Amino acid sequence: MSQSFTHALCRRPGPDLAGGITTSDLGKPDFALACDQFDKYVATLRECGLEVTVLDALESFPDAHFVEDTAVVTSDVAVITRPGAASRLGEQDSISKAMAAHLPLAHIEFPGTLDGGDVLMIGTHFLIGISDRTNDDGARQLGAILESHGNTWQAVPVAAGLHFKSSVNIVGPNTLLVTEVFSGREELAGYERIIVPPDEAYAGNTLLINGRLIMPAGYPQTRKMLETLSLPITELDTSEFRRMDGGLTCLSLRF
Ligand code: CIR
Repeated sequence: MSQSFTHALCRRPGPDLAGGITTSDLGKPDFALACDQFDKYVATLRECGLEVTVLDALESFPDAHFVEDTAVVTSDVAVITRPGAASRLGEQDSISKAMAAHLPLAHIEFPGTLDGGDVLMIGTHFLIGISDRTNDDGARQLGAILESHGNTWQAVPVAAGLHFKSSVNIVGPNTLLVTEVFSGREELAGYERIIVPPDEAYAGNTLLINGRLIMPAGYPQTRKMLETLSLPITELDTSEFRRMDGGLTCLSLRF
């Protein structure tokens, strides 16, 4: 199964988390509640059998707990990204140090930009979203690194949402959970697709880890559809991260 992991790397949110980038009009996040939601997230990853390393909050980087954007990790290599938002450039340095303990490193270099939230790993095939954060050069650099380790890749335009994985995620060996905007994309035609109802689009950001689905709490229609996969499901409240355009995949690197 493609989503089998032993480790995760996370970072605690800092008291300045409301200073991060957001397009949502959901109001400012509550720090104490965000910490509580983060702790439950880490506990759930541990219940999935992962050894979880939790880094301290990173001063001056209010989005740094969204670690997913700072690396793309495969079984062979950790590709340290060059985040596409100016205020996040620099977050990757401490992730690079932490990942060096686990895997050989490669790096996305200028003028490439790439956020890990745009990269979906499906076994040895990678879909790389071209978005406001990930440019063609960044995608090509990542693609070349992945190919050198025997993987394949394909670029996909991100026509809606912040990142590709805001809208498309793997929920079974050949099954994707997709929002309506992406449901007809030819790059996804070879997969079974479960289409998230438009009023539950945020639930498209669901995580499959070691045979368990972790989905955001409060999306009953999506839950019903996911139940057809006969996998255990855990719902987690991510309300405070949603206020900052983040969700379940963003809060960890899994490998
Ligand atoms: C940002 O705009 O960069 C953060 N506020 C949210 C990042 C979410 N990351 C992700 O979806 N992978």
